[in-house]
Amino acid sequence: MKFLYAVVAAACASLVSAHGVVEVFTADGKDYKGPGPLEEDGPAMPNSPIRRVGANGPVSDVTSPDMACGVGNPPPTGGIATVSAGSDVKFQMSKDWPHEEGPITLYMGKCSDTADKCDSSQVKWFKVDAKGLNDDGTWYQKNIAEGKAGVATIPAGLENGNYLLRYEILALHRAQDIGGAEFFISCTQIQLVNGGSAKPTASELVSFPGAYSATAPGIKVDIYTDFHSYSYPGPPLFDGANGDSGSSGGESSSTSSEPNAPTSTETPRATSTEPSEPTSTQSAEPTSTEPSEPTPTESAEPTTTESAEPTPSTDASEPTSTPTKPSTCKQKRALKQKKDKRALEQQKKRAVDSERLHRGLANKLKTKTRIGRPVVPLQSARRSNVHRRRFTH
Ligand SMILES: [Cu+2]
Repeated sequence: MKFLYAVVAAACASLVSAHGVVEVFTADGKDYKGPGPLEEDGPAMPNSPIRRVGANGPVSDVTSPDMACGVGNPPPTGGIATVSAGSDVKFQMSKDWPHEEGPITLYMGKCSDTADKCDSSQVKWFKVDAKGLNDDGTWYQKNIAEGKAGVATIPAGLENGNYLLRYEILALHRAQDIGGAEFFISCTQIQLVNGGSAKPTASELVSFPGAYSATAPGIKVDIYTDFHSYSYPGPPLFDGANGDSGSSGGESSSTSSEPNAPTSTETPRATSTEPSEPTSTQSAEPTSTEPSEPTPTESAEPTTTESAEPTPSTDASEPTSTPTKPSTCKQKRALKQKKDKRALEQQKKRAVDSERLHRGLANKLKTKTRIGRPVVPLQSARRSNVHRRRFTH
């Protein structure tokens, strides 16, 4: 079994590098370069406003301290970026992004001191921007896979001060399993200028870890089966977010809430669009049902790598215990065989998943893998049809 873990770890280590970190943060027309992850040798950039994460890979345990500012729970760094309230900020990832499915969310948290001394574990966060499904059924994250930057709008009326920006890419391709959702989190230290007097209310403030639960409808979700709308995890969007701008309203797409989704429906908010365009064209988000999940969780050991990753081979040779009675032995063996079979199936499924997702096949060949079903590659044309049928009502 130990050996198996070693294999898993090795597999993860190689897969993890397929992800990326925030390489460039752009605000008020200025680019700020970010450091590479600690695990890779590269410039540490102690004067960057972007905190240095430990690794490229995801956080998958929502109770981990890493949920605040990313893998390794990075400490403060030296730089502070100046950001105007009401402006758009951009986050450019460092590598070819392997995932297309899932939302991208920006949180902010006020610092009691300057942002370069801000303790992320003490920060109360509020959600200022969230982008999920596009009208055509694709996800906002697809932009990242296409190499574009993620764009978020800083609330216009927010009070000045020092803040942390918490940029969260949530990949949902394996989210049908608990712990399968992948969080990529990055914190940037900023000083907000040209703001107003708006502040978040208590109900809009959360802690990380604590804000999310592993079974929240937006975190444990099968986006491939009977999927109609997406419920963002965490608190409702900050009421002052984009308050005076973007009053174009946005087409109110069906606010069809998931059957098991908690209440508090959020009105669709105008969000800035095309990441390539810095100007704020406003478009509405298709869905936004907020499952406010203020489950405070005790923090557990931080996970830095994907927990359940595929293993290329199976260690089937387990020492068989000496049988006592034939009947129980038979039962046991049957049970074990069943277990092994299930484990093997799961591994196979994950292996297929990760192969397509982490080796760049994702963009070309969309495979829908479910246990016990054949792997069916969906042509992109057909896929978009499926999406249209599924999401436009
Ligand atoms: Cu991944």
